[in-house]
Amino acid sequence: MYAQKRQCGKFAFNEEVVKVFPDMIRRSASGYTTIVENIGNLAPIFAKENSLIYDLGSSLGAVSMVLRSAIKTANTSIIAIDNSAAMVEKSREYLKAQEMMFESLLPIEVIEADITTYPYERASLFAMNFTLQFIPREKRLALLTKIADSLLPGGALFMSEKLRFEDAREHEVLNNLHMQFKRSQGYSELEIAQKRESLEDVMKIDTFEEHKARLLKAGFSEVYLWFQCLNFSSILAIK
Ligand code: GEK
Repeated sequence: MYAQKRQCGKFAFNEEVVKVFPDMIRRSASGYTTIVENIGNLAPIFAKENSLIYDLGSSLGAVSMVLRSAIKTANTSIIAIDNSAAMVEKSREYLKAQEMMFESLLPIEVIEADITTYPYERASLFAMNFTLQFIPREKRLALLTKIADSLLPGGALFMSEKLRFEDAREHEVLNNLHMQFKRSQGYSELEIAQKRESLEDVMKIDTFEEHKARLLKAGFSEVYLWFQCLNFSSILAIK
């Protein structure tokens, strides 16, 4: 969708983006497939009976799908939340299709809502895969505090984010490597430039140190970088 020269508006998760989303995120977020797969592999140790599991900024449900097939805990269900109507509608179709192909999946509800104002209930696990970077910086601490407050002791948040680096040279090198990754996935210079321009105002990235400090302030007691591929990362925060 960024292949032709066009007037680049502000990026939005609309129907046009939904059509290309699975392909786009795999080809632009280095390590995305490994992160999603491993959230499914690792999350079951945190899931507890009689508690909820939340997928925040669920898009087309990739994380929800791995969670609902990996977790076998009794009396748990998943709530997937996204504020894009187009994403919510399409993800409901994908999740139905998954139900027709596989048995013993956790029940799931997809809700169209803003994750910053949603009233969370008792949960053992949250996944927020590449979503916090779209939340205004001034709302991030309050959101993470709400998440920590609704987690049971020992509960966890898997949070993936594109990273910024304090050291200018490290930032430059890892960004250049990421651009090369995108070229290797078949993106042209024009596509890379146009997507960057359209994302500039909506996506604000932090350093791992900023994330860690904010998560600790929000009420988590342990914060680990469990995965990094170039400037894409995934963090585990335990209450
Ligand atoms: C995946 N987790 O495939 N409330 C709810 N949803 C929001 C909000 C908000 N305030 N702001 C943005 N979103 C997914 C990928 S994509 C990441 C997540 C990306 C939603 C937005 O509509 C979009 O679906 C998602 O967050 C971010 O693992 O596109 O780089």
